[in-house]
Amino acid sequence: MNHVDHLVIGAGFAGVCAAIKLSEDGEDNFLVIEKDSGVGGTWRANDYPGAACDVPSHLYSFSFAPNPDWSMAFSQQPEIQAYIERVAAEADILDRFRFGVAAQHAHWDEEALHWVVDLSDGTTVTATTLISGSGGLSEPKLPDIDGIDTFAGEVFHSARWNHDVDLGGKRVAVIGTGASAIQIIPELQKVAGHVDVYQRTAPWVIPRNDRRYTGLEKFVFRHVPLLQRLSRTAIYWGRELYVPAFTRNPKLAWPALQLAKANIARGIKDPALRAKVTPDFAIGCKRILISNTYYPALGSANVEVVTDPIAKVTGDAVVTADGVERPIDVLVVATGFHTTEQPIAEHIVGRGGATLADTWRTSGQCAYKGTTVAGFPNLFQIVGPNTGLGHSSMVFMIESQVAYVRDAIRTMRRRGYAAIEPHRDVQVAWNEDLQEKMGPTVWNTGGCASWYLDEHGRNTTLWPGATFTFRRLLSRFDPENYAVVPAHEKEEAIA
Ligand code: N01
Repeated sequence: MNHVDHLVIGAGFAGVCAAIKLSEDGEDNFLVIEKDSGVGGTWRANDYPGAACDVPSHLYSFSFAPNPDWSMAFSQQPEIQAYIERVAAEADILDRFRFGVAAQHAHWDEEALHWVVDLSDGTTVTATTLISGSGGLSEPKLPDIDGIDTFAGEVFHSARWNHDVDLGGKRVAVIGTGASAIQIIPELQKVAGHVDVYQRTAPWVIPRNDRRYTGLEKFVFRHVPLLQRLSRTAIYWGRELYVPAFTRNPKLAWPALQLAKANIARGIKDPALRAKVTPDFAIGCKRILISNTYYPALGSANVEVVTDPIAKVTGDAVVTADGVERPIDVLVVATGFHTTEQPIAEHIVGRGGATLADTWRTSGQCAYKGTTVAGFPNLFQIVGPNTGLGHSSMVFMIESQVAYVRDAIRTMRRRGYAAIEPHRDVQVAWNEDLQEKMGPTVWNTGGCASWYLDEHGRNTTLWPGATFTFRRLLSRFDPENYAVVPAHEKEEAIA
């Protein structure tokens, strides 16, 4: 059986970052497995028309790999995908990546003190540490709508776009009005014959202050890196200004609310349609979306916004609860992802034979510092529970977590630890404190249902504070909060 020191699952921003940093530390005996055919993760999967980032490019990139050539303030998907590919290639790590291979089952071997991971290509790998970068938004959530399987036309999820389908002149229905849908709909409106938008909950959408970087700016960024760093820092602090409004006092979001209302007024002339798309919950409760083209698209002659609930789908139409049948050729489901019950949790088995999913069944998903879990030695989750953001760059959170994992691995080497896992009471205290901070946030009190909350109404996805606080808390691995197994005990056990 093949053994590696570190097995990394996923080759998105998290997996690529982990691989680069392991390599920098001389931890060269690692393997990255990725179910898709190349690096990119969510940015490879989400290549639907209009896919773009809603966090500014200079912040939504690795701090150690600045890109002076970003063409726009907010990048389009192809440019982000090209960036990850370039950074991974230049780091000279891709020889340790295996594409088209998924982790099917991983269990902790309590005798050998390592992970045993069965892969989809039929092989098994053992690994001292298991670093999961499998992504918080990677498993499409399909709507459970009566009759949807009987639809005879093309149906696909936003993250599984079927580029072979020619949408020109077609009648298309889009279910959902989240971040993905509001990017897709303006593109569909341009080419489709007719678009029905099935809106269950209207989102708040503020203008997208996008612009093209000039040649001079790119030249300056390339030749005066300090200026690029300053620009990134300014963007970073601008985004952090949202934090008090999200976490302490939603009234502080008043300026964003005015921007959102003005965006509706500017984009839509019809008062009835304006009313239909105006949300009834506090801004920030769901992710604040950005677009200049969404509302004008909704007001176009070939688009209808439908708010009556969907009753069923037939062979060639969507039928709403009021009995109206709207015939379509193509159905796009932009219905989001499994976020609070990560499917990978079913396949990771820790000490004592419990899966992560079993462990989280009653408590909801939780980890220590969003990264490690009692009962699951040497498992590190990048973008784990409560590490998501509503306002800033996940790349910042990923780098913070990878720094923690690196320090953990260094500490294990230095002190001769074969296995580490957080003390259960430490993990419980971390999460009690976190949930207390979550209490007054707009995500919990703003009057909306969102993918941030689990079935019990607990917010197990977002970080309830400033991102610099998260970085500080993860700046050093804290062995005092961990149960450790010294390496000599492992050797004795095996002998
Ligand atoms: O998914 P969502 P998404 N019948 O869950 C509706 C990131 N992202 O793919 O609000 C009818 O937000 C659902 O309705 P409701 C970003 O973090 C980032 O759009 O639940 N409707 C909602 O309107 C984002 O938050 C970028 O009532 C149904 C929609 O489908 C996350 O990905 C770009 C339904 C789902 O919205 C997810 O966004 C894109 C049903 N049965 C995405 N089920 C960036 O730019 C669900 N809906 C970085």
